[in-house]
Amino acid sequence: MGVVNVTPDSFSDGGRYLTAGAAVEHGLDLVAAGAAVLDVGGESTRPGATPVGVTEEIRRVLPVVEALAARAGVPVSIDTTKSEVAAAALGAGASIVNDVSAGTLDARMLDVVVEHEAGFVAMHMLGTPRTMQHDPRYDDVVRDVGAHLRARVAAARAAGVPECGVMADPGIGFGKTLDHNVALLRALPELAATAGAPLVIGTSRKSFLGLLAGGSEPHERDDATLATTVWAFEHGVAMVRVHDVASSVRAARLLDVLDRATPAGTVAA
Ligand code: HH2
Repeated sequence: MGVVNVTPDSFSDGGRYLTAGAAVEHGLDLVAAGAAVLDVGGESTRPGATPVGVTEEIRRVLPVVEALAARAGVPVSIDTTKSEVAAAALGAGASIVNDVSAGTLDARMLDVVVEHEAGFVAMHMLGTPRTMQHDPRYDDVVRDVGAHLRARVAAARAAGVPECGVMADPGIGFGKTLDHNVALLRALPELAATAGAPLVIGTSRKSFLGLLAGGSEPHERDDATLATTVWAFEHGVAMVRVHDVASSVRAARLLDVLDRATPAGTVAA
């Protein structure tokens, strides 16, 4: 899943693709690099980010979603917590809603997803982006996040999203300390089993990677991001949400070859 941020303030690429034209070109480049899904967002969710109103969020994302849905040749997802933004984007050709609140911030969200027969990514977040990094605490982070994902996946299915239309995401960095993020990454198979849905994860360029592996600036964290991609695919994750699509796609291709090779090293076509 390639990230297309149409925002002035996203933590790693804010302001780079703020015009619709630049965002669309970027999305097409990500598809050329191998992205299977494009995730378009018009509001930063970085810790402490200023909320964006519905009208402004729709103004940012709509032309980008419309153009990419027509031209990209891969499904387009809309990264939003607002049902009105989701409805506008789905009406313009998006087919997945990626909601970092898993439908908890807007009571209409799941109905909109069902009305448009869209897919749904349910992510775990503790609190809201404004407050989530203020001393987040859990009894047991793996158990608590797993239980929340299971409940939100069940809510999506109960609302009418088909079984194959839901994915779950532990929400790396969303109300999590460094230790919480590491614990979740170590428990990916368990989280997938508890959630009862395929997992997506988004580690791309996040600050915990800088703390663990070096890289004070977001763009210096692509190598560490790639390591988490390999870790994720080796631990049962179905999709990674990344800014640098090309490196993750190359790694996924190599893992696939190694998985399919015979003991003698022959790779079936
Ligand atoms: N992370 C971000 C945004 N959306 N969605 C899912 N499902 N999982 C994630 O981990 C996730 C997400 C934050 O990254 P980014 O979009 O690059 O930054 P910003 O929120 O500042 O725009």
